Amino acid sequence: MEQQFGTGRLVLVEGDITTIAADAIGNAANAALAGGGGVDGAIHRAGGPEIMAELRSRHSYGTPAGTAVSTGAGALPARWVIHAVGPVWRGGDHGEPVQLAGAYRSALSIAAELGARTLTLPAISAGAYGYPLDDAARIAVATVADSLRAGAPLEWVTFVLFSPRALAAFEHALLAFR
Ligand code: AR6
Repeated sequence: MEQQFGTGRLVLVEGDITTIAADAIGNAANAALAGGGGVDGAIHRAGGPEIMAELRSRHSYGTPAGTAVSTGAGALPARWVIHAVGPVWRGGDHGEPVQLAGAYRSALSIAAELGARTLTLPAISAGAYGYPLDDAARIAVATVADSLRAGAPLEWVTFVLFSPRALAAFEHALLAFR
């Protein structure tokens, strides 16, 4: 499923984000930028050790929830990885929605600064961090749609969802814009 917002397209696909070529690949990182499981583990495994080496040398203090940093992409089919940090779900009244939107907004604005025209993104916070999938999908889709409508200079932003259930949640969220 896909939809145009401004001059950019928001696309939804099911798959493994490490296998889809884009100028920049979004990662769901932790605030220490220390690597881990889930999509973060997959990205570091597929990209190779130079991504962690760059994080350690350029971003050794990490980056807080709601923000993002970039590195090269090593062996991944991309030029950059944008490591975005979503919130840990703590019930929803600890600033989680603002932080989740911030993670996506930061990822898009860093992609634009780098000159990326195409960006893939995972469902940030919807795995180990426990964000309820439907709420996470709504915020993800609304934030990217808003950024594209506001003129973010990206040709397409593709959410790469790791399960049929995640894809369905994002499709449902995107349908609200029709
Ligand atoms: N491609 C696309 N999506 C994936 C992939 C993949 N290869 N692998 C998993 N997902 P998570 P979080 C989905 O846990 O909730 C890590 O340890 C997954 O099914 O990766 O933001 C970090 O280091 C889920 O829908 O990220 C942090 O410590 C989504 O990606 C912490 O987990 C996000 O799940 C971050 O937790």
